[in-house]
Amino acid sequence: MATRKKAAKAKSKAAAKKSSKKVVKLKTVKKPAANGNGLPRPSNKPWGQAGRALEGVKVLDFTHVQSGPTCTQLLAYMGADVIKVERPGIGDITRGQLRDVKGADSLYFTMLNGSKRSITIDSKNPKGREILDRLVKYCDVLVENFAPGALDRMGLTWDHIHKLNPRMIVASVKGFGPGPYEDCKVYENVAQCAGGAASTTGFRDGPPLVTGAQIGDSGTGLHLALGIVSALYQRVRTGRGQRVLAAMQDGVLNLARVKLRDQQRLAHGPLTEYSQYGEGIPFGKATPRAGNDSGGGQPGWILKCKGWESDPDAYIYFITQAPVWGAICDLIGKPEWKTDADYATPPARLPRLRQIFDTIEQWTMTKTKFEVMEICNGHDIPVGPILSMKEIADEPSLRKTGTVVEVDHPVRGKYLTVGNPIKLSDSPPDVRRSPLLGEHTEEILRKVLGYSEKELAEIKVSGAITAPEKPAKAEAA
Ligand code: CAO
Repeated sequence: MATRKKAAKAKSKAAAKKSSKKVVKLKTVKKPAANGNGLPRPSNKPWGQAGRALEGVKVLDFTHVQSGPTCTQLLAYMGADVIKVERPGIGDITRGQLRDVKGADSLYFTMLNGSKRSITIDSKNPKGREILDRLVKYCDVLVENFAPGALDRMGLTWDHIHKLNPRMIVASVKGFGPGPYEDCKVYENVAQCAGGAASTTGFRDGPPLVTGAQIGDSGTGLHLALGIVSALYQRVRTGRGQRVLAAMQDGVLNLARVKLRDQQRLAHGPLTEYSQYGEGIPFGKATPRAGNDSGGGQPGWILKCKGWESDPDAYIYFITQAPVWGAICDLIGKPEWKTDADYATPPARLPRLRQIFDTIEQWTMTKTKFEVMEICNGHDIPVGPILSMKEIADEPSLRKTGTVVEVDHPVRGKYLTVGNPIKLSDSPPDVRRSPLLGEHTEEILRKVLGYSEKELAEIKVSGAITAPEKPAKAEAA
């Protein structure tokens, strides 16, 4: 009996000791965060050494061509592990498009797929599907920009994905949102036209124009990236993933919103800042093309500079911002315009903008665009030199900031790419060369998905990761 009592006492003493230990542990856990809102204490690590912004985020990248790859490349620059799935033997179609170096991946591909890993998987092969399911379970985000319905046809429906991984965010670029055109395949210029950009770009007396900036593809990729990051942030609270859709028509319209603004203003009278107004040409029912008129409230135009006769880029964008009107008048040798009732106020200038810009041009033509830039900025006058791609490629300050980056590729050698245009002070960008087709297939199967050597051997003969063998040529008789 006494022994049993002794044992019980010892047990309760041990339990008390254990529970007191527990209290100490709980206290540590409950210690309030420094800012009191549930966030971890601020890192003590030096700036730029606390990991990258999206470190730990795993992206299953099913994108191709431009819109989707723009998005996943940005996520990769921000530190996400982007695993690009490509069709065995073929890969992203852009690898072979607009080739400049024989046998090497094109710049079209390399400049949109930096910092990613490439795995080849035939998504229509049963073993390939099995590998994809494992990747779905492993990753946080699936990004795709196939034609409408293609992902479902692969068996990767939302229900299937969500069942395998309820935390998965499934992000898509499509040409159009739900509606009459939702099944259409769409490329860049289709989106520029359908999103309202083309009808409002160009000169009034010419046809609609598309712009060189890829606002349909790269612009939509940017929108999608924001959607993904927002969904990741919401997932922290809800624990579940969601679908993210960025339609190219919507993305273009978002970038052309000032033109929808003008459409509504038309109901209340002419658009007085458009040169068309000054020229006395009546407005129609829709926002017209406005040449190089400024899209904002400060009139502007592109003007010739010294050398324009032989250099197609010897031009400058000149803005007649109201607060610096006096300085402009002095610079161009028209000090009398400061007090002349026809020129002194912005409303007085509107009907004679063409003549005003012609006069300013007489001055800009005596200087190079860089001289105009220097002189005008000295007076706070906003101007923009028309920079050629050559000038941009050679610009040292863009190299310094990492906006233009030179990377080395094992097949094509050195090439320039556009680095991360968004700078984070605590997350240095990770800009590396694009992967070769299937370069990381075995690495991902082994190290990420944990396939054994035996399983890997089986996968290799299944046709899931390699292109089907070409039939051997019949031997000559
Ligand atoms: N294994 C096996 N099959 C694969 C595969 C893989 N790893 N990757 C892709 N495929 C298959 C798809 O399953 C699809 O097959 P089905 O038609 O039988 O379902 C097929 O490849 C082609 O996909 P797609 O229709 O998306 O490609 P496309 O070249 O015909 O069209 C595009 C290209 C861009 C017009 C279309 O994808 C699209 O409209 N995407 C949405 C909008 C978009 O992003 N446009 C911007 C493109 S950049 O200018």
